[in-house]
Amino acid sequence: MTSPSVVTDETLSFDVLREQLWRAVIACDDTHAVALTRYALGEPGPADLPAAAERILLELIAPVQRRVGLEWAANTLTVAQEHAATAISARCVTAVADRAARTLTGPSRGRVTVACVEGEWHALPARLVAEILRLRGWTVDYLGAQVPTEHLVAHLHARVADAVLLSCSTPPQLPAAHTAISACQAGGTPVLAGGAGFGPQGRHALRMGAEWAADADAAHTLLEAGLDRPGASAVRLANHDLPHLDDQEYTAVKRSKRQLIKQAFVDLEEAFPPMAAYSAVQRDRTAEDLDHIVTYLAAALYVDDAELFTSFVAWTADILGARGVPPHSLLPVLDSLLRRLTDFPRAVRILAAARKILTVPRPGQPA
Ligand code: B12
Repeated sequence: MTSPSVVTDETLSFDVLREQLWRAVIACDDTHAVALTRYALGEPGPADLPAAAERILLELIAPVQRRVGLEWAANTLTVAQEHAATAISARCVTAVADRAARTLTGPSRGRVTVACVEGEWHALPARLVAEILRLRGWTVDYLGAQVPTEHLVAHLHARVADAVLLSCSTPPQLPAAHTAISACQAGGTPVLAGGAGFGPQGRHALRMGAEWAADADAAHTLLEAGLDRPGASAVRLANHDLPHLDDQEYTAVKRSKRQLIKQAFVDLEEAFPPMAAYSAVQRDRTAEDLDHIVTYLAAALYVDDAELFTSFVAWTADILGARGVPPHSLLPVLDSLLRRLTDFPRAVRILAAARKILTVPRPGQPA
């Protein structure tokens, strides 16, 4: 084992340890990162181990992952470094979990299944929740990233759970999350949703008929209180929870996604002269950005939430700015979509709100 050479003091604070873990992670030094994690955990007795382990997960590993996101957004970390960092964080979680598993005994509080919704690749947030619930005495089936709904339902048939905990970190997965929520409930399993994708205070999860918890601690409290098993009324169509879907705007945008992206690309080329000099790679990236924009627009239409889209456009503007692309290059894209979607009042309202975000300076932005 590489000795954690930077660790010299028995009483190193968590702030120092976090900084050291960060450095190990961005240096792709997984051995050192795991050693630091073990060092931080120390040798607690069985009674203190769950709390100590939880602290490592939430106060060391999670903040490092969030910092990875910030540094990637600021273009100070490459995509490869971000991938490596996530793999190392997962190793650190395993180190903590394995250590705890040797000590944890006692009766199970019950069984839960933890899964990411279909299309959701952010596995680590769900993994942290799964490990914390295990530390607190729950038997957990952790299914990982991007679990197709039919396989999730099949799993619940085979292994009955007190609840299924669904994680969604990014809004494009909201339609799939809704399908999963209603399918699990229709099969009689209560659903507890979590993750940033469900919006502030989980507002989208609540409208989709799920319970919502901000974190593992809140989830534990709700599970302890007991979730009601859904009855026959749980079988329903999507527009029962979200009546605005009757206007078909979501379906229309989803169906015409390819044409919308193609047209936006053409319109952008015309309105944004620097694109003429773009390399093939830059053109591919631009097409990906346009794909994301239309995908987030569709998600905003699905839950009828303009803020979902405006915050994504603001985020994209910052990402582009950090990479030397002027954020105003997004305006021709929004205008292209506005022209193509003029018959869709909700889409027009959402796009107009996003246009405003780009034209009115935000707090902290130069005018
Ligand atoms: C690593 C990472 C990835 C990896 C994920 C790999 C993996 N195995 O997990 C990869 C490379 C696949 C990835 C892909 C993408 N990513 Co990413 N990613 C991240 C990053 C850096 C870390 C994620 C993480 O581990 N977070 C750590 C935990 C602790 O996060 P947490 O949300 O706070 O989790 C807690 C709570 O939410 C809650 N919780 C979560 N789930 C649940 C469930 C239940 C039931 C409960 C009760 C609670 C709960 O408890 C957790 C523990 O406390 C984040 C940055 C960030 N801030 O999270 C971006 C981030 C989430 N990604 C982002 C984006 C945009 C993407 C992509 C669209 C990028 C792209 N251009 O393709 C894709 C989307 C892929 C997809 N369809 O899922 C953005 C989202 C922005 C937005 N406005 O939507 C972020 C925020 C990056 C950023 N700085 O802007 N990503």
